Amino acid sequence: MRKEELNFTTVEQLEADTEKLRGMAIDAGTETWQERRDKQQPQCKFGEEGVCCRICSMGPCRITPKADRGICGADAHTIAGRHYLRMAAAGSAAHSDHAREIAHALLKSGPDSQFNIRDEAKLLRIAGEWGIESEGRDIYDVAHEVALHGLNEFGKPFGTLDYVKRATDERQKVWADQDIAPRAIDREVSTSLHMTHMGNTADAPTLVRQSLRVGMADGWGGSMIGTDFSDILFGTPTARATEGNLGVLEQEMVNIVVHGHDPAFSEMMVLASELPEMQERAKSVGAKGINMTGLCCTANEVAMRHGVRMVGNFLQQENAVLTGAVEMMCVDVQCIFPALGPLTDCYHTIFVTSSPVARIPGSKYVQFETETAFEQAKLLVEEAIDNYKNRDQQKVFIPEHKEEAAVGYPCEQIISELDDVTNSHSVLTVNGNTEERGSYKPAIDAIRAGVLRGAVAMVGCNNPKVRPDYSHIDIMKTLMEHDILVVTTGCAAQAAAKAGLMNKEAKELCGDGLRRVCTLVDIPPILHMGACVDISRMMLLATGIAKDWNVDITKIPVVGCAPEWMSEKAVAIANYVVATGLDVYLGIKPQVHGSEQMAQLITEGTREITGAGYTINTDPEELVKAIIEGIEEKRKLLGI
Ligand code: BF8
Ligand code: SF4
Repeated sequence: MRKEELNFTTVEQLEADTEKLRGMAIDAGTETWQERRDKQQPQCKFGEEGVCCRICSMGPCRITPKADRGICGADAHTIAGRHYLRMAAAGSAAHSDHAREIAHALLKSGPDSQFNIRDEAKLLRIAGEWGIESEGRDIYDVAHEVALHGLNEFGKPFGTLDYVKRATDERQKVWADQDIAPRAIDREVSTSLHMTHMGNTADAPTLVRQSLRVGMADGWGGSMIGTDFSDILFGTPTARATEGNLGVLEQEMVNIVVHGHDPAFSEMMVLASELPEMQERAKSVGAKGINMTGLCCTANEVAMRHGVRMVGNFLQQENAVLTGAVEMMCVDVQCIFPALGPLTDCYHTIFVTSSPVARIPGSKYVQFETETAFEQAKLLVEEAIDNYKNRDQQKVFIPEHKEEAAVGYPCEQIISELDDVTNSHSVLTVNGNTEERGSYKPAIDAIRAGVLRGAVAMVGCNNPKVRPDYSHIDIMKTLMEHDILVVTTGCAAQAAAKAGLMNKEAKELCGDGLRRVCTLVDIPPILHMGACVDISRMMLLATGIAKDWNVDITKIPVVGCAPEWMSEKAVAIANYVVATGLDVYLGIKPQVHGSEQMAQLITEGTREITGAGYTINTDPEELVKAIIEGIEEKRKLLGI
C-alpha cells in the first residue's frame, strides 16, 4: 500500500470520539476526567513544584519566599527529594507486589492446579541461572523451587538481587562501585520510606541515589520476576494479530473488559470466556457471542498471549463504560479510576474488583483466589452474559474507529525474527557484514550501517497535562520518519495501536532504512513488548545489544522516552532505566522543580553516577528533536 492510501485513525478523530462520549456522560448526569480536571484548576503550585511537605504532623509545611524551611528545618531540596524518592519507592512497591502475586501463583502451580507451566524452557533456563537442579526432577518441583527462590528475592537478608548478574559486567561494576546495586526488593522500598521519615535523610544527592537503587529493585527485581514468572505460567508472548481502540467493542455481542495489570486474573477470564458453554449461553440471551477485550496493561498482557483486542489506554477507561455496551468491567490492580464506581452506577455495566489491594466503592468485590480462580472467572462470565439483557440500546454509542495491530515482540520474538532473515539480510547492511543466529547482531549491523539510526523505548501513561495520545503518536511518527526503531509498552503501546502504527503497513510512514528493515523482517515499525512490567524486557534487550556489540550500554544509540507519564511506577521505571545507563526523555516534569538542586540532580547529577540522565521538555516537537539529537550524538561518539 502507498503512503497516501493509508487511512489510519488520527488524533483528531480519537478526540472527536472522546468528545461525543463525554457529551453523553454529561447528558446522563455524570462527569468524566475532563470535568474533574477543569475543577482542579489552578493546580496547587507548591505540590506541582514538590515543595509541600506533610511527612509529619507539625506540617504541612511549604516553601515560600518568606519561609525557606519547614518547621524542622527541611529546605526545598530535602522536601522535593524526599517526595521524589517516595514516588519511586511506591512505584517499585506496586510492580513488585504484582510480581509477588504471580510468584505465589507459580508456587501453587501443578498438573491439577488452575495454573500450569506453559513455558517449560524458560522455567528451566531460570532454574539454571539460579543454580536450581532440574535434571530428572518433576517440572512442578522445579517450578516451586524457582517460585520460592523468587519470593526470597523480596526479603533476603544479605547480598544483592540475583538478576543483577544479567547486566553487562560494566554495569555491575558501576552499581557496585556506586553502592546502588539493589538488595532485597522489600528492603529497598522499606529503606526508602525510612530514609524519608521525619528527621532522616535531608541530603538531596543521597535521596536521588536511593531513588536509583529502589528503581532497580523494580526493574532488575520485581518487574523482571513479574515478567519471567508470567511467561512461565501463561506463555512467553509471540507475534500475533489483534486490533486496538473503542471500535473493538461489538454491538451484538456480550462485551467484557479486563482492566488493570495482574495477568493471573485476566488469563482466567479469557479462558472462561472461550468455553463453548459460555458462547452457547451468550447465544441463548440473544447475543452473537462473547467479546473479551482489555484495557491498560492487562490489555497488553492478554493481547500478546491470546490476541485479545485492546479497547484502549488509561484515559479511555471511562470511555469504554460510556459506550453503554460493556456488560462487565473486571479490574485487578493499578491505574483504575475510582470514578468507575459512580460512573458504572449510571450504566448497566457491572464493575468488578478482585484484589484486596484495590478495593473501590461502587464495585462488586470478588476476591480472586488462586485455588478457585477458574470457577470464579466462569461465574463472572455468566453474570456478564446475563447482564446483556439490561443493556439500554438508547445509551449505546460505539465509536467505529479501530486499527489492526501486530503485537507480541518480547526479546525472544525479536531474536527469532532476526534469525529468520539471517541468511538474506544483506538489505539490512551496506556492506553485508556477517551475522550470527540467536543474537541481535543483524540489528546491530543495521544500526552501524546507518540503515537504522537507533532505537527508542516509548513507554508510559496518558496525562491530561498534555494532549492525550498526541505526544506518543507525534513522537513515534517522527522517529519512524528518521529511521529510528521504536519498542513500546504500556499505554504508549496502545496509543500506537490506536493510530495504526502497529499495522505492518505503517512501514510506509517510515524513512527508507526502517521501511527496508520492516519489509525484510516483516515487522511493524513500532514493536509491542508488553505491559509496563515488561520494561524489564527492554532492559534485557538493551543489555543484549550492548553485549553483542561489545560496547558500554551508555554508548549504544538506544534511549527511553515517557512523554505522557503520570504514575509513581513511571518514576521507578525512569530511575532504573537511567541506572541501567540509558537516557530518558520526559514530556511531563517530575514534581521537584521548586528545588534547583533536585532539578540539576535528575537531569545532570545522575550522569556522573550512571552515565545517563533525564531530558525534560513538555513540548513533544522539541522533545523528539532532543531524542534524535541525542541518538545522533551517541552515533558520533561511536564513530558510526
Ligand atoms: O503500568 S502506562 S497508565 S496502565 S502506569 Fe498505568 Fe501508566 Fe498505563 Fe500500566 Ni504503566
Ligand atoms: Fe514540616 Fe519538617 Fe514535618 Fe515536613 S518533616 S511536615 S518540613 S516539620
